[in-house]
Amino acid sequence: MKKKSTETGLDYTLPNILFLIPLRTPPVIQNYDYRKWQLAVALLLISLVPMLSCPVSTLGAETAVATQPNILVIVSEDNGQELGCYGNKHVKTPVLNGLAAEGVRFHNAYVPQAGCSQSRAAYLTGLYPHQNGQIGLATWKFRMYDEAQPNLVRSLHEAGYRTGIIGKIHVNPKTAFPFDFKQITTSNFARKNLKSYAKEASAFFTESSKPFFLAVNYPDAHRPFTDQVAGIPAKPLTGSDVPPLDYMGLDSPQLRAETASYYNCMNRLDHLIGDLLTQLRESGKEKDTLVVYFGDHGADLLRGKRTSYEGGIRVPLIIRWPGFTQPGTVRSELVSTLDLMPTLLEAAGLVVPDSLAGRSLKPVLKQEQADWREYLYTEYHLHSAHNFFPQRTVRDSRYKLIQNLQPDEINPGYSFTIKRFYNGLPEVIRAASPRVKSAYRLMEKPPQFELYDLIEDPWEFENLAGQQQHLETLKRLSGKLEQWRQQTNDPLLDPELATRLRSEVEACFVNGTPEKGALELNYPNFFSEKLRTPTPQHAN
Ligand SMILES: [Ca+2]
Repeated sequence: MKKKSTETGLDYTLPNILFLIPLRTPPVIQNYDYRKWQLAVALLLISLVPMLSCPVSTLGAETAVATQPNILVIVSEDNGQELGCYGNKHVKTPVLNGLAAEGVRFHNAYVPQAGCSQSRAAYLTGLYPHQNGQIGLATWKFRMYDEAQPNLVRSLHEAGYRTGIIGKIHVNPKTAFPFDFKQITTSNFARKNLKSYAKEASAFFTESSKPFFLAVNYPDAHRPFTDQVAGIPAKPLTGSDVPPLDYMGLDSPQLRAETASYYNCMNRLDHLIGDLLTQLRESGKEKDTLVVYFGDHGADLLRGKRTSYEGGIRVPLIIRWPGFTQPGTVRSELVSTLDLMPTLLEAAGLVVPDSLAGRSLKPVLKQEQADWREYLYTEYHLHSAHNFFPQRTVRDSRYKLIQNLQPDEINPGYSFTIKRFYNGLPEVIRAASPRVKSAYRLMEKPPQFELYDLIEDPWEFENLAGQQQHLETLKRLSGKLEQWRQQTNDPLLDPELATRLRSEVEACFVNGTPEKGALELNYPNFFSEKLRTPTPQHAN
């Protein structure tokens, strides 16, 4: 009696179909055995399933909204919008496609910085990295300014939620986040015991007698790319199956192979999220659980991770909130993972602190004509001590401006990334078209401003900043950027603070190589002094 859609990942089992049928006996058949009637309708519905062009969800608008819903946040590593539901024809992600079909998919979703710790701290605190202090990797000692500042986990915990995390936290200090339940606390890039993520979650779902918040952080698709683990995917793609990612702008057998391996990681991620969502359903708590899925930043593939390009900061974001979201909704508003904390606090019926940088997504999720933001901001500082090159960005519905705070200097992140590939890559870049070649040159030694038309040039190959006809756009966006930096107390507006931070990072270099042991960071102290000056926070 089981029929599963391979397109949507939805499960049309008899118990789920029965849920769709009205509980009250229709008056006209009161003399009949109601159970028989219910079964007959169920069989009819099942027979109709293959004819339906839209997915049938058990979580449609007829489901009541839970007053304090459970919250499940699923975070993947190092992947952009390379999913089937975002239009990628090569990657296989049936589960996430199904989740999008049951909820809301955000076309223009961003993280505030394209790094693991920076992105996670931002969604957990609702603040930009320059506001919370997690501007670099936790594994390189970078940390939040103040453990006591509000965060999502503590707010939910104090409101009576049971809080859990499966996978790494990757934010300093970990003690800022009161988790009642922690399992698989490492990054697990070796991909060991992948089935245990869903098993641990199952135990958590079952044990939770009050509303829960669970974050599940998967290791895919972080490097090292691994084509197959424990037989997943069953048939890995190879370089002969796929073209390179569009934003690379390059083609070689090695880049095709890297892209295929990345897609294999995405397929495995999708498979594991499928196991997790099955456990949620089998726990009986699916209808009371708001599910969020996002990628922590773009792929580690040339013009992605550790950059402010679209390949780095633009991510998949899907939200399924039973009884609240309409199945199959796609939204194009400019949204940020900074919006998650206010959204989730509001969903839990809690007060949203005024200090947060983002806004609740509720009106967008509800498809109301909201007065939504016109400008969205992101930033970059560094990843490890290897690649300090601060940037600030703003985009509107069409144009994007990147401001490089150390203009006309060599960006150390360029060679750091290029060296992660194969020896012959610089030769491939030299042989590329003038347009692509100039984009790589500009990435290596950026000017003060880079301006891109995201409609005409979605992967940012042509810098319009020097062109007369775009002067007004540049002025408008740079003005917005300045205003936002002032409003959010950007410490790097102060040249002395910027120099002090740079000096701290560069002081750990020994014979040209950064040494983690030699890194001493005092920026949380001198940056937070700057932040003590109260200013309005709602910059967007
Ligand atoms: Ca990551």
